[in-house]
Amino acid sequence: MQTRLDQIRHNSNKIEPFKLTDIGEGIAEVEVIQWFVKEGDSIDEFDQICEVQSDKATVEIKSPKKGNVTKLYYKVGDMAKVGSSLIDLEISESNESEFNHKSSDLNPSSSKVSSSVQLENNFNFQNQILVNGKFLKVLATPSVRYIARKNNFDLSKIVGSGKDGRITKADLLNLLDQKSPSVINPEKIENVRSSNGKVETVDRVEKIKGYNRSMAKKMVESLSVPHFGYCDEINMNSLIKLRNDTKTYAKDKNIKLSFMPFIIKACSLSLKKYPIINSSINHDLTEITYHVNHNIGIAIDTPTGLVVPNIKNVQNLTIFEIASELIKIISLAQSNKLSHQDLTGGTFSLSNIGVIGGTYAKPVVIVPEVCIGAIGKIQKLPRYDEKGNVYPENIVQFSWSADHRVIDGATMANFSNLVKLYLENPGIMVIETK
Ligand code: CAO
Repeated sequence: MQTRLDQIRHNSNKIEPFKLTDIGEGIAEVEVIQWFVKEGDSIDEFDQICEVQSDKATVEIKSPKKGNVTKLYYKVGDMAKVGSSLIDLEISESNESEFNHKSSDLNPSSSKVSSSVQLENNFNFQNQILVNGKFLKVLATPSVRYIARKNNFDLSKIVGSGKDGRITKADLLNLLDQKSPSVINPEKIENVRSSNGKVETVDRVEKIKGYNRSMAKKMVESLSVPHFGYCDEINMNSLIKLRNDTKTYAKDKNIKLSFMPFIIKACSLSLKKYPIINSSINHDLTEITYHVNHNIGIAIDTPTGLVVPNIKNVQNLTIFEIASELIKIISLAQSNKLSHQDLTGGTFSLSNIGVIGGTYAKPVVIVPEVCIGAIGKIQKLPRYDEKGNVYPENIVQFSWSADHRVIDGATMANFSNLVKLYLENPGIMVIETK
């Protein structure tokens, strides 16, 4: 007995492959999560075909045309390459001629028509429009998109009269003829205002680039690390005084002396006593490397995103030399000129988020490092003396995150106590510094 699929295979209708579009963001393949159709099914234009997932999103793919499914190219769980065929669709001659008629009406060059049709077999996932606070995909048939493209018309600026705002051919032709009775004017669509004050009516899609791209990748890697968090407060009275006392001297030598060089030095001295905090472990968790050099990474907020260059060999530098190195990497970071050398080989990191604000943080270890410290905002806060009298203190909170596969809570607390000792008694730090 002839099955429906056999009938499809034996008739003379045209079979067209339906391809997976370029989704952007450098995504080369997606996983097929589920099929909504099977071979032999008849489907309409815009019927769901399947759901696919990239590392960024899950997307439902809809049919560009009415037809019969003759082949599924992938099984659930397969990785589908961008540009490869997802299904074959048998298009009945009447559907096809209607489709071609619409397209060829508008373009005498048949080769151009077919490449355009092929393009429209793909979907633009990013083409969305905001209506009443909801983001909707721009819904339009391939031929409507084709007319729009030929007329340089941005479909995302209008909402059509069809179901769910679908833009019909009449909508577009009326608009192009300046009749536009059924089309909603873009001005009437609820607007969103972008950070630069411009009114935006559609989502803006940007590539994740530069420092932000590295941050995205690094943080995913860091997710594999079981984090241990530890926080404590540090009294900054003495350090503030020392900094004030040495500020003019430093300025005369063209050095801007912030709190960071002192904090970096205090950490380096503490790393000497707790070298495991300046270590890294191999992938199969069989070896720990204790690093001789203290290459201390500093999180820097730049116009193009977060970046963490490191100051090399801090164990050999004076506070003054650290200050000079810090100024150098901040300047390189702000002008996007950090070298590969500046950005690699870090062994421990610090993030002074307190410059911006906040008390506590939950910093993320930058693998293969095993510890990072975040510094909160230095604040004048009330504290009690031994007699129970309230008096003001300059307090800062430090939040440590450590790789718990290597560092236990006691080691972290001991390290933190030592950093606290140095910063609360900078004289000791001076004595110990080479
Ligand atoms: N609390 C309060 N004030 C602080 C402070 C703190 N924790 N740290 C610095 N300040 C003050 C400084 O004293 C300075 O004021 P004065 O010149 O009046 O004394 C002012 O803030 C500016 O400091 P600075 O620019 O000299 O800062 P710095 O050297 O201490 O830090 C840097 C430099 C690069 C660490 C910092 O600018 C930065 O980018 N921090 C953000 C880091 C970040 O984004 N972390 C998040 C990572 S996770 O996403």
